[in-house]
Order: sequence, then C-alpha cells, then structure tokens
Amino acid sequence: KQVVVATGNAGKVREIEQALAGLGWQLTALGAVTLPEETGATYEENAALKACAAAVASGLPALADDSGLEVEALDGQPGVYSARFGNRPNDQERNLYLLEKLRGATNRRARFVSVVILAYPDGHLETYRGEMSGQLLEGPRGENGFGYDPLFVPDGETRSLAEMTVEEKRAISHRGRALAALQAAHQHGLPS
Ligand code: ITT
Repeated sequence: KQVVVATGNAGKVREIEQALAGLGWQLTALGAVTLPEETGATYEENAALKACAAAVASGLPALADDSGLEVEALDGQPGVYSARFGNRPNDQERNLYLLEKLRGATNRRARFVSVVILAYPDGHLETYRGEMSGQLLEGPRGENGFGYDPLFVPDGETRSLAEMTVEEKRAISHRGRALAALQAAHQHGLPS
C-alpha cells in the first residue's frame, strides 16, 4: 500500500519510516505538493489540514504529524506554535530562545504532544495521539534528533532525546506512541 508522508520535516520522516517499517507500506515523499498554512488552533486541526491536502492532491492515503512542546512555566507555550517559537529561523535559534525564556526558572517541566492523522482521499480520517513528559535542561546536550531534542530529558531517563538513537526515542516518545497506535490498528492491513 502506498501512503504519502505529508511533512517537510526530515526528522519526522526518519522517525515515521522507522516506526512504521513493520507495516510494509510504501511510504512516499510529498513531492511537488505544498502543505497548507497551519491555521488551526489545535494539533488535531493542523494535522488534518496537512494530511487532507496531501491525500486530495495525490489521490493516495496521506499521513501527517502535528506536534509541539508545552512548557509548564510558560503556560503551555509554545504548543502548536513550536515550529515558529520567537520567530526564530531554525532549531538552534529556537532552543536558545527557549533557554532565554526559562532563565532562572525552577519549574522546568514540559511535555511533547504528537497528533498523527491518516487521511484518505474520500475525506475519512484516523487520529492518533501520544504524549511524553520530562524536564528541560539549562543547555543543549547531544547531536541526534531534531527540534527541542537536545534540551529535553524524558521522565525516568538521564539522557536528552538528542543523546538517544531513533529506536530509543521511538520507544518512549509522543510520536512513537501515536505511531504505535496507528501500527496496531493496521496490523491486519490498510482498510480500502
Ligand atoms: P511539518 O508541518 O512539515 O510536518 P514542522 O516542523 O513545521 O513540519 P509542526 O508544525 O508540527 O511541524 O511543528 C512541530 C515543532 O515542534 C517542530 O518543528 C519542533 O520544533 C517541535 N517538535 C515536535 N516534535 C518534536 C520532537 O520529537 N523533538 C523535538 N522537537 C519536536
């Protein structure tokens, strides 16, 4: 079965391909399809916007992830705005911005949320959600992963996500959990 992976984020592509390898689907890149602007107020709305646009444009089922980091001391920010936090242009700059915002903060608790939606060209949607709680470091650690990974130590772990392999991150992460639920629902084949 051919399924379009509707993301422009290479880190997500790696994690999705690794997590869904067991399904034997032919995962296809977006190609010429451009994703719509993320105008939704929730992860669910934004994931649906991206997955539906790709499914309609390609005529194939399409999978999208919308995700974010919710920081307790910042009242849940940046949340759905995680990819544009502080209007900073890249992951490294956004990490510095987050560290500035948290300077001196004793509560460094945060959680990642991922909503994965599989959309079909006929408009049918499947929605899967995963979360992971942890603590934010005072400086980056590790080179793996993407986004806020170098700053985040999951509960029960000592390493940051950027010090883990893709496999180790998948076993505990927000996206890993959402994708595990998708995989379980499709163990016996993709409906039509
Ligand atoms: P697409 O919309 O093309 O999929 P994006 O990066 O813009 O790519 P989002 O709008 O969902 O995706 O933004 C999510 C942001 O949240 C992402 O850019 C990271 O900054 C952060 N994020 C989400 N999951 C993460 C993870 O597993 N590790 C580190 N940062 C993550």
